[in-house]
Amino acid sequence: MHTAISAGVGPATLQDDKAPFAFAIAYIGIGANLGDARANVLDALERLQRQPGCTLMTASGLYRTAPIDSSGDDYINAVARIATKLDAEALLQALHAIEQAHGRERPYRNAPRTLDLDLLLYGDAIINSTTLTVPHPRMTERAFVLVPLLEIAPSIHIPGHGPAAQYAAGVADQGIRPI
Ligand code: A4P
Ligand code: MG
Repeated sequence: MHTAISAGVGPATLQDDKAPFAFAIAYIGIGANLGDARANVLDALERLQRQPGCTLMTASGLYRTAPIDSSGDDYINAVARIATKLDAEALLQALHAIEQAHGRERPYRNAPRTLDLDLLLYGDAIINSTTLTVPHPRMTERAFVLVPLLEIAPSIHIPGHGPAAQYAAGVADQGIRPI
């Protein structure tokens, strides 16, 4: 039986080993600027693929980006599109577990990090809970999110904000290049 798990995102089906199931399409922002940042981002993509309840559908290329509201080395950033059976809160917990597997520490907000996974979009859901804000509140202001997102989803709409592409010009001065 199909169960829609988020407003506007289902039902749709993928085949697993037993039966079709409902899923949501979610976009994950990936960033790192400590240690081997490139390896950390690539490993995050592999872990998303292995994550129970998630299927990695598309990954953007990797980008080298200048720190925004942050310090330290340049970041490596990417965006992934996944299909997931997890609800948004469970997906956030899974993202935190992947961050922890990379020894993520949180000494202060926007501190340099081995790995940061942000839930950018979860179908067309708008979520404002104590632990989760979706769409990610700063995604329209950041080239390190918008450029890889538009690479894999050029016509995507951000719920409550409209087409993502309309925000690209506003971040054109932020340093970002594909690697
Ligand atoms: N949280 C709420 N909503 C979300 C969401 N949609 N996705 C909560 C992920 N987490 C969400 O996040 C703090 C808390 O936000 C979490 O406990 C979660 O419950 P965090 O990852 O611990 O802290 P943070 O990353 O330092 O803060 P934040 O607000 O996520 O920062 P941003 O906006 O992610 O910015 N510059 C470049 N070039 N590249 C980067 O990747 N990243 C940042 C971090 C700053 N500058 C950067 C980059
Ligand atoms: Mg974060």
